Amino acid sequence: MLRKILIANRGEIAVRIIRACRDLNISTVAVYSEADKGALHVRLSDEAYLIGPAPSVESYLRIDRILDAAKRASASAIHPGYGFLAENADFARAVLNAGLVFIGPTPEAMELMGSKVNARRVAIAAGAPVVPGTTEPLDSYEEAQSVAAGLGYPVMLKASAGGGGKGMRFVEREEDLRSALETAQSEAAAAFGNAEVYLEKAVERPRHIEIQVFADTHGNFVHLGERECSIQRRHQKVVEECPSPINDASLRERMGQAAVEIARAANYVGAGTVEFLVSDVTRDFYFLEMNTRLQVEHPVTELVTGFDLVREQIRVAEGKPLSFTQEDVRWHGHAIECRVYAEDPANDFMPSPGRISFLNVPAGPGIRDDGGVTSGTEVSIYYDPMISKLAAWGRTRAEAIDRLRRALDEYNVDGIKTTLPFFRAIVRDDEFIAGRLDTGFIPRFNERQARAVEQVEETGAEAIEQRDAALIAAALDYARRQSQASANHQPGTEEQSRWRMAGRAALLNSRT
Ligand code: MV4
Repeated sequence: MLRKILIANRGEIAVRIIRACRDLNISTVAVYSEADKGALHVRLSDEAYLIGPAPSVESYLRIDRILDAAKRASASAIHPGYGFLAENADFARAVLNAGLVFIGPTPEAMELMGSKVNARRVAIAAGAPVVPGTTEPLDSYEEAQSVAAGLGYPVMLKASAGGGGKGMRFVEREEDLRSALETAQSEAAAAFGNAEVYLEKAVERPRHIEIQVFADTHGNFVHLGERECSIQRRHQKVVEECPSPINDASLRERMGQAAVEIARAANYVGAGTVEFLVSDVTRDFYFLEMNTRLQVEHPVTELVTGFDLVREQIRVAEGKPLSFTQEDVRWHGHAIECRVYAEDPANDFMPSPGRISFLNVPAGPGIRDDGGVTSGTEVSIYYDPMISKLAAWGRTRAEAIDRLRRALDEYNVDGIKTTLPFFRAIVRDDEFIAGRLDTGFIPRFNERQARAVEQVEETGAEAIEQRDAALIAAALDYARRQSQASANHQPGTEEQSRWRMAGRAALLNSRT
């Protein structure tokens, strides 16, 4: 049994892990930087250690200081969360060498899947479908040229040490290949200290659908179904849901089987995610990469399956078998999560650091908010600006959207800009409501939004009909009540909201 767990992370994921430990009566040790004195994860932990200045290279990435804190606290295990050191095999090895339990896979599995060309070989050995392409890094332009010609354009160049779209290049025609190869290699070298790149055929209008897998040290492998993550902005996930709107039982079964076989071939232990591209047209799926960590979007899987994935990770780290078998896994209803960021959607999603002067987090039927901030928190420039994950569960996708819309309207953050207005528009978007979520969703959504603004502007004062007037009056009244609702409301807060009434739509930009 693990007595005391150190959480080598901050923000909402540190809070999430502390909650699971509390449920299990396990003591918690937080670490924090000088920028995080008084942070929520520090307040909620049983004890906390300062590990350095604000920049993460001097604090949350300092293996020596984290191990020192673990020693001082007599912790028995370390949970890395996601980001920071979570997929660093050297860190996992250092934790094990210090005689502590690492709550995650083995360093060997992390290294194996960390190299994307190796991961493709593992997937092939497991009998899973992979995107046609190379299973060795490219040695020369000539090799790239002949492989690409064999695959047929368009192709994708990807960094072997990358993942999540970093160091990736879409190559439309052979004329573009040489320069794309050079930039991909130099970007990969600069970003990962490894210039290796490989080629894949480009899958057109794909969906990103991933499978949650779990393995214990007794040879049990299960999958918890899929998450639909096709709504991305600059390779960052924005909205995630479970199940995928294009899911059916057969696709889930086939993808789940493939994911389990890949995990088995990698000798995997703990929570992992196998990413696939799924063609919206043919429903064919292809292995993309495997993430050897608990992912940001795990709550939608928890809401639909009822399992606590962090609790299960701790069980596995204790050497116990998983608390359920594949036959015990059932999917009930639908969950959708929005990643709420301290960014300004009206200004190209620029980070919006500053002090949160007032915070009202929604609750109520079917709503879960995984947050890491409070009223008074200073959102700093040093870390990822995600402040919370708002998730809604409903018996159907439509019910989940209704609840998410209500919760987003209720959510109130003053003092900084957030991406909440962006999500309020997404949950009212017809394509989103219809579940048309391929990877081109965000560009098309942005175009629709721009057109909606133009239409409102072109309409002009004379053209306002009675029902438009009623719509605008309702919107203005809502904006006024929103600002009055919070005592600490900052004058000058900008909100964008989309309104619909009796078949009329309007986009309101309000400043209060
Ligand atoms: C692709 C692809 C098309 N074909 N690979 C982007 C993130 C990284 N995990 C993989 N990505 C892609 N890989 C092939 N062979 C298209 C993307 C892609 C994408 C994938 C899922 C969701 C959004 C995306 C946006 C741009 C590109």
